[in-house]
Amino acid sequence: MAIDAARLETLTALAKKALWLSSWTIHHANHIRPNSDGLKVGGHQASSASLATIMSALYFAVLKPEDRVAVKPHASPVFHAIQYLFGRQTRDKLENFRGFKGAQSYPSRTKDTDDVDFSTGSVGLGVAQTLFASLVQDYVKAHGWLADRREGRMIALVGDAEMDEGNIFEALLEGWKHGLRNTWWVVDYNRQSLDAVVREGLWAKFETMFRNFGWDVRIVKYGTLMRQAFAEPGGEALRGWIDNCPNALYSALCFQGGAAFRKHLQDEIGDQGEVSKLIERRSDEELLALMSNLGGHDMASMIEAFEAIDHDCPVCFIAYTIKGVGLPFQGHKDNHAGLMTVAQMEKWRAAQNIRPGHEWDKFEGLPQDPADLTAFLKNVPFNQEVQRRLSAPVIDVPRQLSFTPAAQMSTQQGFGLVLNELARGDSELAARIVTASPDVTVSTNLGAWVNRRGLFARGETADLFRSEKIPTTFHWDFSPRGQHIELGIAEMNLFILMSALGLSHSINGTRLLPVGTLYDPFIERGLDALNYACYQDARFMLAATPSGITLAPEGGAHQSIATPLIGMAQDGLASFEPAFVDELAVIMRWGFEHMQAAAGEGGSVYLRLSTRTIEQVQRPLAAVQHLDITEGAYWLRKPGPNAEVIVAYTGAVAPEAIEATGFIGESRRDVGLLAITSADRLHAGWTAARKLRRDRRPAQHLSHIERLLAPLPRDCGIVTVIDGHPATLGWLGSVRGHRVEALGVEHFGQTGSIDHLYRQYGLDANAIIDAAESLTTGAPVLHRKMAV
Ligand SMILES: Cc1ncc(C[n+]2csc(CCOP(=O)(O)OP(=O)(O)O)c2C)c(N)n1
Ligand SMILES: [Mg+2]
Repeated sequence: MAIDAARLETLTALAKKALWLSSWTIHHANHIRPNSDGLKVGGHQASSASLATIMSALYFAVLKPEDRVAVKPHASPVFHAIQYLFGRQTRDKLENFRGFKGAQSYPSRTKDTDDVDFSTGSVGLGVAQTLFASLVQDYVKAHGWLADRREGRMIALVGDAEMDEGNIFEALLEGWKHGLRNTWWVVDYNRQSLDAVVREGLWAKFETMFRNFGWDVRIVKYGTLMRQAFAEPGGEALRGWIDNCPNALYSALCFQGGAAFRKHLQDEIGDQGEVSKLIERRSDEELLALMSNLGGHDMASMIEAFEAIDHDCPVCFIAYTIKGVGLPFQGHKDNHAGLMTVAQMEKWRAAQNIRPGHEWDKFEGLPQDPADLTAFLKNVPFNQEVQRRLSAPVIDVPRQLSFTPAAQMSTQQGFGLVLNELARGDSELAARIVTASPDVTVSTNLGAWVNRRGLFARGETADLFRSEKIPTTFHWDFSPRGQHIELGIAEMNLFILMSALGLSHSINGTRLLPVGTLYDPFIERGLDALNYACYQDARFMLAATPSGITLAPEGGAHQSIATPLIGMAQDGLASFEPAFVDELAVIMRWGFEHMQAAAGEGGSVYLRLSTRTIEQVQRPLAAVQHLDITEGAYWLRKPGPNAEVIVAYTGAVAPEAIEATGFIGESRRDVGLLAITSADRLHAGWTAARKLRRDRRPAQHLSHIERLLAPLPRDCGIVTVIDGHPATLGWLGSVRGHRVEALGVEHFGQTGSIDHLYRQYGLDANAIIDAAESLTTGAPVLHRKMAV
């Protein structure tokens, strides 16, 4: 249906204004209110311009409040400009674009104040986020929690070079498996990346690929001016030339202008009567306007394309655009970081009838009556008074999570037992847990949970092995009530799914408590997506198992060394590595609360677990110990007043630490054994306490680790041991100035039994004893562990 002419004019004017404001925002930050150090902050005028019309079509006409958008990182200025026109962004934030507390360089859910749905920045991730957000919406709906809220479309504005990111392809396949709906990806097909012009014919690859995954593909190539010209005599020849023009040449001609287009057209089409006349009828300026009138810059074409969609299948729009359209460097292959000069801006300002000093006026220079434009914006469907940032009540977490104890257990097994116990009950907590795993559900001990709670799919599918009465341990039944989302082997997808599930309280108004499992080394495979999920404050729990060289015979390739450091360094992620299952249960309980705490207080949780079966400590845990465990450490054996050395251990090496402490205690005084359940929490507490002391002198706030180490004599040594990089615990010596011998793993890759590997890498009891000796004086420790 043709769009009403007045509406079209208004929308076109607003798109023009969005382009102006986005460019002005960047210009202002660079030339008018520059950084105190005078350095240019950049801002990507070209990349923003590319999407100004498409985004205006969406926000001012097509979107409904329930729709959610991931905006290509470098289109952040257009996004902020549009929000400014809606009255949801302040001029001050725009003036301070890319500055401290100003509008963010890339749209940020947590740092921007103008209603960003999904953060972007690391290309590819925001795109996949929309796909998983749609699957999560389906999950919420299938479980009856969407209530009276309408389903939204999940929309990504994608750069064409962004499509190179592998995680997009991984997500596409997963989307297909889960019957993806309500997802639109709009590819800004400007045929430019950061460095240069992209390969010819990419659109054809995109088209077949998306169709292959069951997507509807809409190519929006020509704008209205072009289509009108094609209908003129000779128009077909012009169209043929455009279709055959190489990307680089088209970009170069857009940069050079109308005269250059004319010359090429004349040279290449030759004197062909009608088409020559078609070209001659237009001035250079008109010719450039015609040739730059690609679909993505034509309001009518974009609205038509969007409004033509009458189904909920996923759609990929490939919208042809020119990078930097309308700006002096349009189409230039080096324009990615290009900034307009002051003189260029002046010229452009004057051409748009914007008076000096009125650059921020919303409707300055537009022919429409400001009152009409104000009324129009007020009536835009997306701009209705609807709370888009939702919230959901906190789900109660019982005081204790139980499990069936055994004398010997691994933490991985314990994790499965705790979830199994939850699955058996009917708590609200259990109802809100959603598990997911990239094809390691069974091998990470989620089997019992899945057997009870089932797999999620929009349709029912029974486990054929079960219906055929073939004995099988695991029930693989899918239903809309299921609570486990089984993924293919792509850790990126796991983390982006965690990101989508972990934002459900804010996006869907429904609290979900996602728990993802994977092998610890593969955290590194999906690390950027994990970082992304944390960056936008999604809340989830990861169980990473097996880990370290403790996974021994599984093979050297899978041994993880760096993950404890990742866990410590990752903002928004509290990481734990318990040794015993009772500790794990306490941590998981705390974790489910931490996942629901307010912004700035809560976060996600990483449990580094092990398959090593170890002797469990038989004890009831007092409440105060619960606190110690979640704060990061407690004395398993308290040091005496004259302690010469203590052993501080983390995780699966507990038996070695316990054994060594026993041996050392025979010839050294008052030896203590410190169980560290979270180097991350300990370190964070220590940093925070130091800051508090600095800020509020003379307040004497002590952190947990400072209190624990306080009784140690000044010359007491500390041996630390972890199946991971030794730097994880090496810092303990700095807390109160004790000498440290930090044991851990710095090289890996060897298959073997745990005993062999611990000896090889220096994590066994004897290595701990050697380290203790090196920190103390006196006779050698009498007894040692027998060699294996
Ligand atoms: C994971 C990642 N790698 C590299 C970058 C740096 N980078 C930012 S934009 C860009 C090129 C984007 O090109 P395209 O997606 O076509 O967007 P356009 O600028 O053309 O609009 C690159 C390489 C990034 N942001 N994220
Ligand atoms: Mg591009």
